[in-house]
Amino acid sequence: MTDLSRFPITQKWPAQHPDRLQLYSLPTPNGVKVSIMLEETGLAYEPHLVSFETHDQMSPEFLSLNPNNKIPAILDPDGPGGKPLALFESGAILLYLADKTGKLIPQDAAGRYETIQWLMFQMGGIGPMFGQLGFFNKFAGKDYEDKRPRDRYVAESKRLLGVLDKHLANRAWIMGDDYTIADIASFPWIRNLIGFYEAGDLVGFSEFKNVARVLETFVARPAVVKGLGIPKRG
Ligand SMILES: N[C@@H](CCC(=O)N[C@@H](CS)C(=O)NCC(=O)O)C(=O)O
Repeated sequence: MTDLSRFPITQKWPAQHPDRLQLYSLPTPNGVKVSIMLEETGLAYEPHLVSFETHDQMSPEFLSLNPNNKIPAILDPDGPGGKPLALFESGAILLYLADKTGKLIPQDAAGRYETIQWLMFQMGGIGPMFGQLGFFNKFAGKDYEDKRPRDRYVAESKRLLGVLDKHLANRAWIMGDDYTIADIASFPWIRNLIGFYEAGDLVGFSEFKNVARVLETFVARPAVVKGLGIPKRG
């Protein structure tokens, strides 16, 4: 049986099945990228809830795996060379799981780089900009009298949605006919922007018909429906 005891994170979140991939997460837009990917690929995994209510992400055990105190993170007992691999950053995890399984990323070099390009577009654009918009629209930032910070993120989010909408015209998914990790990275954030962040009207979401069409197909996938609820909140 695999021994994961040298990883301090397993002291706070013991592995019942140390031979399975260990997921440390919460069902946020970044967290569900990985649970959806795991559901889509069919890899065996064991989810562990990292609760923000109890600041679990700041615990020494969590920081031993991710010094950046953010979910999601994984510990794969069967990493490269058969050795355990610990990883954080959802984009890196998606790419790792796609390479490990040979799924959800094109196998030709050009298609692979194009997928990574759109993955980076999400990681460097959609995620950070939508996240700031959420802060200024729904959370502490909504009480600021000066609306210029909010409006800056509204404008940038609209611009990014416009880029994606144009790209999706006549395409089923970001990479055309192939559903990939670029979709898994992006659509949980779009769902969150118009759902939990309540920013649909602010960004004029009804203009982005192609984004809305693909989002609808995405959220109907059985693996997405399942992944959106993993790990179960306590
Ligand atoms: N770039 C990181 C961002 C992860 C991230 O922002 N996670 C948030 C939840 S969606 C988090 O863990 N926040 C906890 C904190 O900042 O203390 C990734 O994609 O993995």
